[in-house]
Amino acid sequence: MPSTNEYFPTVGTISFEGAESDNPLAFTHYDENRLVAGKTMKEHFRFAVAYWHSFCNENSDPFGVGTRKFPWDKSADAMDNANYRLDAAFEFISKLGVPFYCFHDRDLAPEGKTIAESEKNLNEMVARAKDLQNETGIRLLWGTANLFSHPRYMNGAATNPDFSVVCHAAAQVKAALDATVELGGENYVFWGGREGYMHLLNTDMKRELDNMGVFLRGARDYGRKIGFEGTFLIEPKPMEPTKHQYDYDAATVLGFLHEQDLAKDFKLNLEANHITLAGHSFAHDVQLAAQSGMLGSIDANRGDAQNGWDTDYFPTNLYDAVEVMMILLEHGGISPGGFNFDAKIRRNSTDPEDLFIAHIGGMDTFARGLLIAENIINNQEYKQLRYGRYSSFDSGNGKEFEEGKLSLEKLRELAISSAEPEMISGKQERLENLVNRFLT
Ligand code: XLS
Ligand code: CA
Ligand code: CA
Repeated sequence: MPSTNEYFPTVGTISFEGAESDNPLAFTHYDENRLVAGKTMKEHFRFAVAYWHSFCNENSDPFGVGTRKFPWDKSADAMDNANYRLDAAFEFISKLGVPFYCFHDRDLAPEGKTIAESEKNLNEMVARAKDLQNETGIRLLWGTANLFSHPRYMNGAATNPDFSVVCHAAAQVKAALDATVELGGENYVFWGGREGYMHLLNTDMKRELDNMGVFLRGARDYGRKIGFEGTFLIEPKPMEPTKHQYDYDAATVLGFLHEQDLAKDFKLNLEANHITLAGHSFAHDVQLAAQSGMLGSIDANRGDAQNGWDTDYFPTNLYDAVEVMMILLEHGGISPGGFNFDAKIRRNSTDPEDLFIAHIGGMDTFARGLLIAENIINNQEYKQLRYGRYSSFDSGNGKEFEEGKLSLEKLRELAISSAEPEMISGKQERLENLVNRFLT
């Protein structure tokens, strides 16, 4: 890219300099070719940049206009600017050295006055994105449709009580699936921001949930018809913007997917900040999804212990990263999903380099988490303390119980014939201390 067209001229390619480096524009732990547990770091994480926060979000809040300046907004024409923005995005992602990106249809191309015009705008931008993907080697982790910003979606998209809004949502999902397939996207996400309710008094919840099932089966069938072989993902969130979102958390969505006959094609895209909003730890939902074979992808960010909303901070909490990477190492990793930085720089982070620094921090946090997690899960003491607790099920009656061979009456007989169980410590503090030993 000629330097005159650069959007981040003060920043060059970010490289790995090692833990001793104090260069804020270098990686200290993310060394993409370093092998850990049989895979490179690049393969472990499959990091992605989120188009919306990084290139579309001006960082306004309910009290003030945006503080970010977009050098790619150079024209009065929205499509011209969409092209400049795409150039800026590919420059940024190339310099950062991240292999993937993710977008909503409306991030990439502006909505037109008609469905046909919106589709034309999107197709034009997809063609240009395809060229840039080929030039740079950057790939699409997932695409999605923005079914929450336009006023028509104020009462929901697939769950809207008005059928004509459901049709508009379908038109958008069809075009976004076409775009995702054209760009070789490896996953397709549904985040139901307005699939929920503001009050039960005006809501037929059963009907809305069933309609969502019909809608998603239709989207799946269309996707498979046009050759989409990737994973469909649902992203849980308990609230915001609705008072109650139907895709509340991992457990809720897993139940819904099974009930609606969607579990074979769909998995979960888990966002850290959404999980904590639902009252769980980040690791809890990752564990739940991973153990069910339903972990699709991760939106990497973090909330704020003092705030009850979706702050979308960049992830810098090492302890969280360690816990999550332990689960991933024990369950075979995240591919074909990845770690998408669904995070935004703060409203007062206004230097162009801040966007790089934020991503570097997130990547280094997870890389460091991976290295620490590998040491912990290979530690004999950890294995014994965690898995040794269940040794009474490894043989004899305990094993037969797990195999479903003992009736409730038989279990009662065994209780009578054995002594009062001894107290066996859970050793929580010892395990916490063990983890802290590895955090240095
Ligand atoms: C908003 C969501 C959204 C999805 C994609 O809270 O995180 O950005 O990831 O629609
Ligand atoms: Ca998200
Ligand atoms: Ca979020």
